[in-house]
Amino acid sequence: MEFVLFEQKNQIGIITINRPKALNALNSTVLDELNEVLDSVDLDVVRCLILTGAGEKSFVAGADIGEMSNLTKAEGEAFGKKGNDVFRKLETFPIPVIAAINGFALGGGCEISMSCDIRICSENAVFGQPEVGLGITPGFGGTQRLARLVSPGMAKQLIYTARNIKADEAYRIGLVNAVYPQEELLAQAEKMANGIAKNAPIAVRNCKKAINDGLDVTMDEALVIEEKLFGDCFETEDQKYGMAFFLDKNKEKVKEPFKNC
Ligand code: DAK
Repeated sequence: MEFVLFEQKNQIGIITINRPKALNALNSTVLDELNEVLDSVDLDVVRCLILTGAGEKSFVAGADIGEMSNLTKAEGEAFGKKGNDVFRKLETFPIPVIAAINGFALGGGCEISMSCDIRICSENAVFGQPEVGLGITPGFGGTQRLARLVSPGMAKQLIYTARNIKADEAYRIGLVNAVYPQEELLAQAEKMANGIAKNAPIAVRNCKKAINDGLDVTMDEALVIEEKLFGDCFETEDQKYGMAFFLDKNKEKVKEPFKNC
């Protein structure tokens, strides 16, 4: 692939957007390759993904302004759909995705990070939705996901003013879960991913689905979704083993890896 790298480290997959000369801006090829990489992940083995950007300056500096500048309305719509489809694929991907934000996360860059389950960033990270300064609205879900993640008032302020914020402010408003020195970011993302990967995979997947699906409906409907996904864990080998391990009073025993079945 030209602009997207994939590395599998045991049960973790690391996707790197690799277009550093353009600060990893998202053009159509990047979006197509991201789509392809996600389709190729071996879900029998991989239990958590990390998404990051190449280099130490930028995670993703947005959609490619050069490519967008001459789009017709119809082409703009098609570009928006291509992005939205990939972002939605990430958001609903069966396993968790951690965004390791290593610098600029502007426009489509902030939006792709918000399609991930968890965001952590480096101290030099910068977030923003600068679209109104370019004469457009956020087009890859920014108006929707930012309002849900932080608060409608804060999302409106950031989007209407097109103001960039630094890592400490992103942390304060809850856009990221943690801030690390640049050189520690990937190791911290891998540590978190390994922590997720060691838990029962069917249960983790069902938690993701319950949280995501539940947020789109009323509390009554959400609790039914949770009940079904909770019930779905029973009779799995992982549930039987996890509970039997707890009930076994032998203090010498060592927990075996969950089998994903
Ligand atoms: N697109 C294309 N190239 C970009 C880019 C981008 N978003 N961001 C940076 N680059 C390129 C620069 O043009 C430059 O290329 P060369 O001149 O070297 O060839 C190279 O990356 C290095 O950038 P700078 O020289 O500008 O680096 P600085 O350190 O001076 O500045 C910066 C870094 C991040 C502050 C600056 O590059 C910047 O402001 N970049 C643009 C940030 C931005 O506005 N991002 C939001 C883009 S709008 C939609 C779908 C999606 C979207 C909208 C609608 N639909 C169709 C529904 C999404 C929109 C966006 O994401």
